[in-house]
Amino acid sequence: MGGESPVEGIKRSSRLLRGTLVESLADATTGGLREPDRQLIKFHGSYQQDDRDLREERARQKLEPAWSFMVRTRLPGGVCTPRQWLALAGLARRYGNGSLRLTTRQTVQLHGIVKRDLKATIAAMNAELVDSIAACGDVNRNVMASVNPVESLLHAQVHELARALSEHLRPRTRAYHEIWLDGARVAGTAEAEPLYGPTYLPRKFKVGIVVPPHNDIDVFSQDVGFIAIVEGGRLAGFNLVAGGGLGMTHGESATFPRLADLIGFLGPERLAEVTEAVLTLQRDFGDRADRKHARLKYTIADRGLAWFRGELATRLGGDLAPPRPFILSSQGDRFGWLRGVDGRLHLTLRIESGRVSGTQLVGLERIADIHTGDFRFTPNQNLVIANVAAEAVERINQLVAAHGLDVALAATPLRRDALACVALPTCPLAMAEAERYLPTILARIEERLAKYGLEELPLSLRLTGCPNGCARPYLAEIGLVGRAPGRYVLRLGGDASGQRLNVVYRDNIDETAILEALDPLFRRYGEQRQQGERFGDFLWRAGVLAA
Ligand code: SRM
Ligand code: SF4
Repeated sequence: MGGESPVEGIKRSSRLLRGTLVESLADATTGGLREPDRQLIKFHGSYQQDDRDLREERARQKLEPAWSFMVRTRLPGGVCTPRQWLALAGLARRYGNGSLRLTTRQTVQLHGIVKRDLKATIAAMNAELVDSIAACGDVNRNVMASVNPVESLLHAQVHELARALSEHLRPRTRAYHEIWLDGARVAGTAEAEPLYGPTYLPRKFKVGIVVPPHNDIDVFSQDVGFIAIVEGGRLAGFNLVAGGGLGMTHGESATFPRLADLIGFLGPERLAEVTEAVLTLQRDFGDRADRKHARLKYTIADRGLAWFRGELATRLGGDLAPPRPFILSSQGDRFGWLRGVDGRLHLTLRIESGRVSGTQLVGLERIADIHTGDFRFTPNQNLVIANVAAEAVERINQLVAAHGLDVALAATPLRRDALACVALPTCPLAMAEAERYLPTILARIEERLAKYGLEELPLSLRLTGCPNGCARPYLAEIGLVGRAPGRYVLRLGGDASGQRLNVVYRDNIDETAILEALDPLFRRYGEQRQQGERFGDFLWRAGVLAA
């Protein structure tokens, strides 16, 4: 496709992300924003959405859609203080829909904020040092880092690197401060985006750091992933992987999920330099005409890995060293209490679909009242109460039990590890239910597993309302990807460590057909599996799936 996508023009003429956001926000005749500002507000960490449950009824009544805004925070490595958590919970009650949503990139989203409250919400977040700049938009997104409470010393080091990287790649425009924080325009100084330039990146850009053996961040799904290499108990450096990405469009074979390629090894001091080199490479060569083809994965797939390596070497002034050996053996979280190597205690709680509301929200606020460590959000939408003082353990256990925060810990492995994206009613792109449907489909699948005595075996299932893949369904043993209301693509065969994509097993089927497809496979798995063999691996060995 030639030319340039319309979003490029919006970015270019936005005066570094200002557009007419101030005017759009002040316009009391509508709950929405002007069209270009809907694009620009993403870079500030917010999306305009409407309540899709009300869409038809409002249209019948000739009313505009029930516009509201989602705000996504920027929390590198998914860490916040109890005080910040209290502030976010308070804002969710005061301005949002009363829930906080932990995301698959370790951030927190607030939903349902109406336009007139948006500025107060973002300002109040910032007052607690939680911002939302670059949480969305064509820039580097929230930098992920393994939540690894056991390797606590390494976790602290990697988290600090993720934070520094997020700062390094943050847009430099003052627009965010001006619009949301009443920051004054700095007169006379020529403002610039040294890294991004006036049109930023062709598309979103995602970076994550994993600490083996737990591939909780699904490192091969990142545009740029770093695999920590630990030698002699110390962080020796990182293997770089590049060109991962999951979004695709049904029926368009030019779009596809892709695993990142293993590129080379670098010392920890080169993290920012190497990330910047890949980012600017993508800035310069990424497709700015077709947004469905604009991620780094397509730049690499089209031009070839040899080209990518050559271009990267030119920017870095030489090749990276060969990658070092590593083992990634799992994707999920480890629940319950764990003691870190430094002796500190950490409690990982299961939060289904990352949605915290009602009694659970209250429980976590009461815990935040007394907790002196931090809160960590996992890439699996769960929550770690980290660095707990020994004397607080008993009280935290009481609060957890009293507020039902431990219920999901006793669930089947399937239920504990399952992910679902937000989907309806807020996501404008949802074709089918996800978060709201997860409990139902899990119960039905649990019944089938129990029939063959498999309910206590680990099994990963990820559900999304459309093929964009926000819950990384292409890396699960069972992936369900929304196609239409009540209909999904059933994908099978992920390896449970995030290193193999699953494949389409049945397309466009309803719940009955999903269960009918899975039932005989569970039976065979029950009869023929080898010791310790995962369902995803069994399907390939048994010849159910073929390359
Ligand atoms: Fe996502 C768009 C939710 C992680 C791939 N994603 C959206 C939007 C903003 C819909 C929109 O564009 O209007 C969704 C908002 C729903 C809502 O109502 O809140 C949305 N994505 C999410 C979250 C909240 C899912 C969740 O259940 O936790 C995750 C927020 C992450 C964060 O905190 O930054 C989320 N999205 C992901 C991931 C997983 C990841 O990054 O590890 C992916 C797949 C990896 C990738 O990017 O390839 C992902 N989201 C997409 C895409 C497809 C991008 C593509 O290259 O094709 C879209 C659509 C788009 O960008 O046009 C999208
Ligand atoms: Fe929305 Fe699709 Fe992402 Fe689910 S996968 S949150 S339906 S964009």
